[in-house]
Amino acid sequence: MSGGLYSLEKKEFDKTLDLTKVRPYGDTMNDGKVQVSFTLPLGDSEKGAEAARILAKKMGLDDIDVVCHKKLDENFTFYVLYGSVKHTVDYTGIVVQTVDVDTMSMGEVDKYIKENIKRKIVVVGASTGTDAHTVGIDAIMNMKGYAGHYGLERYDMIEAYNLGSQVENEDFVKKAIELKADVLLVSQTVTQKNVHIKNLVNLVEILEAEGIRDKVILACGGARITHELAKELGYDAGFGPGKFAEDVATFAVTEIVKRKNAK
Ligand code: B12
Repeated sequence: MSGGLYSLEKKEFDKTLDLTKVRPYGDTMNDGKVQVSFTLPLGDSEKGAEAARILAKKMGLDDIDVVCHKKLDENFTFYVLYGSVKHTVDYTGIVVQTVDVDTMSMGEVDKYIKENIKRKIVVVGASTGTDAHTVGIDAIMNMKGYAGHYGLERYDMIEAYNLGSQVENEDFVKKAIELKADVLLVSQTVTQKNVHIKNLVNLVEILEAEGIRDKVILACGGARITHELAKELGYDAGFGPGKFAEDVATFAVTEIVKRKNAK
């Protein structure tokens, strides 16, 4: 769990900030200023702009300005509105389940493996099921990495196998067994009709049927994956946006050692 910049101890930076009633910040504390944008299936007219304003009011905004209305075609208009949101959030009551480990750098992870596991570890990853998105799993695994964070293929002490996208769960598990994987990484991007949930659960079921669920570290990731969801679905960890190779590598290697020591 992380308190972030606005932890209770740091509240002094502005005495008017009430962490039990946090509102968006525009240019003064508690002004509640937000920008919203949406398209209405209406022609571009003053009546359409009024419809956008009424909708924003119903969304909980006050002092609304329709600052942009752009005709997309005869029947659709795009709106941008500014306003003050009246709702507040109690920050002090929020509990978030997160991966509780201090992320090591690539070099530190390699050193940790050398000293504590004393052999290379095998990581197998894929975007599974019908999911064709590869950028997420590539970000974690590819040699060149993503946003300045090298992928697992670059780690000296990790043998990384990226199977790509649209990999059936059965094939994924077969490959994991063949390669004697220590860690399995699954990426899921499409969440329409909860297809990711069904797919992630199905993978756990196959791993259990093969008797290897407890023998591997199983992690998933994607734009709409949280650690909490991953745990609920039977995974060891879940990683969303803003997470990189070193985050999952740190989790995996420390978890391998933790399990080894618990035996
Ligand atoms: C690029 C893209 C595509 C490309 C994919 C190309 C490719 N080779 O990957 C193409 C054009 C093929 C495509 C197709 C489709 N797409 Co698309 N696509 C996108 C887009 C624009 C970007 C996704 C992306 O690359 N993000 C960048 C990566 C780096 O981010 P990320 O995946 O979140 O990964 C990070 C973390 O989540 C995490 N992570 C991810 N995976 C893992 C795994 C592990 C183990 C770990 C530790 C971490 C981790 O680490 C990464 C780095 O921080 C998004 C919209 C958007 N702006 O997000 C839509 C989007 C994902 N696509 C969408 C859809 C609907 C589709 C299609 C179904 C469209 C269609 N009707 O055909 C098809 C999918 C077909 C299929 N069978 O899967 C929707 C998904 C909606 C939903 N919630 O389900 C989106 C959100 C667009 C939208 N707003 O509607 N798409």
